[in-house]
Amino acid sequence: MSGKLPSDFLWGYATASYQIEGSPTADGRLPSIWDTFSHTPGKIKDGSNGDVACDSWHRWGEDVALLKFSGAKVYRFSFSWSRIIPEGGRDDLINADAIEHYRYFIEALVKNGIKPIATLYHWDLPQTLHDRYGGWLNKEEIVQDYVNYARTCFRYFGDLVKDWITHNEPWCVSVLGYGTGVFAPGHKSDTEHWIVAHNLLVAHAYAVKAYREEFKPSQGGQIGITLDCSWQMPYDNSPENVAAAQRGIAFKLGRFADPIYKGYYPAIVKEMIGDRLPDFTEEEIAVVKDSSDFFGLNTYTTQLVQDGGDNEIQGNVKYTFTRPDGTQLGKQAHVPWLQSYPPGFRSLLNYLWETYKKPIYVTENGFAAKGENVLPVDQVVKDTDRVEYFQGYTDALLRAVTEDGVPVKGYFAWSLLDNFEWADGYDTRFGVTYVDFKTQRRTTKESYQFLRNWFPEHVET
Ligand code: GBH
Repeated sequence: MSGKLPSDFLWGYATASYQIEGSPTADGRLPSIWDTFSHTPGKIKDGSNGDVACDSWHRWGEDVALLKFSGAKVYRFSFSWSRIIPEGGRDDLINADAIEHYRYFIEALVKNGIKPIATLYHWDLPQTLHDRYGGWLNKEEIVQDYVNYARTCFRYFGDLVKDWITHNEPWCVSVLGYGTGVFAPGHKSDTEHWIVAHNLLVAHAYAVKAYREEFKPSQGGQIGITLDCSWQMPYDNSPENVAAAQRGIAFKLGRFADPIYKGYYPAIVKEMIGDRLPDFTEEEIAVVKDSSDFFGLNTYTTQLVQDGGDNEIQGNVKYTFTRPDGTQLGKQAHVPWLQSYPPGFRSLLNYLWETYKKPIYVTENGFAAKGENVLPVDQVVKDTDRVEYFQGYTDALLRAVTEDGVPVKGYFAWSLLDNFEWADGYDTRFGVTYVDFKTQRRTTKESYQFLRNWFPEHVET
């Protein structure tokens, strides 16, 4: 193997508050839209919810120990807005108990040599804000409330946290939450999700402005956003399918990344969506442009793209994992949307660097091995498919950095623990650690050992 990753390369794990914390009413927390959604019959595959999850609100010490023993340099977690400001709004009370609790936890990370990277919004909007004025649909209100929440976090945690992510995957928040309705708050509409996506961008940008102007000078950190994207590979060399792959990327990624890194929406998206795509005011776009210090990327798979279909949300393209010759692109995961294809990861990293010229943090990457929902623990921990996935993806990462010169600064495996996998409930497991949800016993899988060995071998000392 050619070279190594640079000595300051950060690797570790990612999680999110609603997926691991549990304790929905502890220390003054009020419901988020995911509490409401998961308690609505029919929304979650196994009828479950995040009431207990990994019980990390109590067992965070075990999580820190798992991280420490794994050798991880960084941990990406998210704050629960409805813990910090239970009702969410700018005139609502700040919850000192939650702040104290999070500070203990972050201090434990720092003491153990693990760098905390905090996501402000990983999908759990305070229910009160949704009820009060429509949540993400109401730009005037939500931008001010989100910026107030962000400021609160910078103020109370910014001495310890130097790396901030404003939003996790605005595509999922908008399209799945307000377009197809498979995620909270479960709206189905072909207009709302464009508005929400726009408001997420504006809220992100004003939070970044507040950080840069009011906190960065004394705290000295960095701030950016995490977007999700699969590599989109034309199904074949036909001009229609090559164009379809470009359209697919514009609808999935460009409509967030282009305003942020270039200052305008992709032309093809404007053309197809017309008036339903809200325009930025001059002041807004000036704030949105250059509002991310890095490119935060969540990526799991590669999709083969064909022209056609009338699914406007994805730019009228069709996705498949079956090649023209009938073979599958890669190893199938437990979930239908994921197959392993490491070369696509390398292509995506190259594409992002060429297109946006920002250092990249891979803020999530991982695999749900088949059958972990039913197999006994001694078999689940032999997670060969996940190990093979990480072998392939870490090798692709190494080549992208050492052979192609892409400046990837960090890599976060999803996830430290099996956890509440949103609409799949506990049926889908992404953890490198098995969680027995009846006893909360944690058992590391072989993939945990794989990453624990791989990074020290491939990072310069
Ligand atoms: C990430 O989303 C999330 O950030 C994380 O919380 C989650 O646990 C992890 O992935 C694993 O899923 O698009 O209608 O077919 C990745 C993007 C969005 C991909 C939802 C799968 C399934 C529903 N994911 N999508 S749909």
